[in-house]
Amino acid sequence: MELKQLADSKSLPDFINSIEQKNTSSVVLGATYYIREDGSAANKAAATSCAAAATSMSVATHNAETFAVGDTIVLCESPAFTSTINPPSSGSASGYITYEGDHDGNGVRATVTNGIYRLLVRIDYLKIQNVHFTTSKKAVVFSSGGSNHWIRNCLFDSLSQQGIFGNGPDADNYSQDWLIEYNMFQNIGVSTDSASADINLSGFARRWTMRHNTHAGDDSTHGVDGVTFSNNNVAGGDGAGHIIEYMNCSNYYENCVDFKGAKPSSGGEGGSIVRDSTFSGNSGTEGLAHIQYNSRDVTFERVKFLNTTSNAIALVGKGAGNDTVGHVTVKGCALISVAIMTPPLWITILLVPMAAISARIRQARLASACWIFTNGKG
Ligand SMILES: [Ca+2]
Ligand SMILES: [Ca+2]
Repeated sequence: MELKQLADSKSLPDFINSIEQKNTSSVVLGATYYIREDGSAANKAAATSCAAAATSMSVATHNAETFAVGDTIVLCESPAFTSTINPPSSGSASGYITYEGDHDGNGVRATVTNGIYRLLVRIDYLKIQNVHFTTSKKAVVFSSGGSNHWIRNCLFDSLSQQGIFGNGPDADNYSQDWLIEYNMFQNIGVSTDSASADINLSGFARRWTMRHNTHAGDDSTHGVDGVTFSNNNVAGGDGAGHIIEYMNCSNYYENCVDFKGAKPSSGGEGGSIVRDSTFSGNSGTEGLAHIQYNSRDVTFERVKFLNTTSNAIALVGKGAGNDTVGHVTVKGCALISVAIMTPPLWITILLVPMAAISARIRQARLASACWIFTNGKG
């Protein structure tokens, strides 16, 4: 029953009681279990605290258990986890299964050096928070679809590949509706590996929201890209629906965001928005924002582009069949200390033969601080 109907049909005390019942019935409160790298508890029921190895379960024991909606699995602060944590169970729309790295709230987070992975099995509704990921190749990976993961307040530090990697295997199993917020990414990947972005949405991913994250590379040896969208096969017009907002990005070798698109005949990375963010400093040649292959329908709003020696935004056609980059809207953005290229001033079109540009990009317009490109294929 809608709240308005409830309010009309009941006295005030009954109405308040109804709301309380409505709230409590919608939240599933589960059990709390404890996991330690050196844990020796026989099963989850015996994993009752971080106080000793005997009262917490090992990673292997955890990986073989099942958990219920609303459960919390506490990652004990020490020793550091060197085993790979494989979450065995999904939450649901009624509640997450939570992986908590700082259960005592003292600011010291559990350290995970070999990642939280689930491959080849679809897992949904995990909440991963307050964990320090380091040393791993990849930190958080869900590769077989998976929806509604919520990753917050984690530190991703000194990884050799991706911080967060998600993809779906096919159009029936999108990796979708993730929320990634208030995390710090620093020194992720290597500059020679374009796949080693801080966050890599790589195949059938849609509707991810990334907000209030800080991304810092070191300009040369680490930090190739901040967020990379690649091969997500979103059909033209569908819209991938990704949102990036309040992203603080600095010192990447290449791009803060890279919409890599898909190869011909597949969809691009359309229908996404980047807003209220700051992109600063890169030493490569691609630009702070990179939009290529079939990517389209990307909007930049109120983004500051600072201190790049290449391009603020580069639109990159790749030749026949790969040239449908378009519908890129830029409004209210600020450009500061950017090397000015030949026209257009700060959106640069690369690798497309000049003679072909007019056929591929029919309209380029500057209206106050707003550029609009409309793709000729409409
Ligand atoms: Ca703690
Ligand atoms: Ca790139």
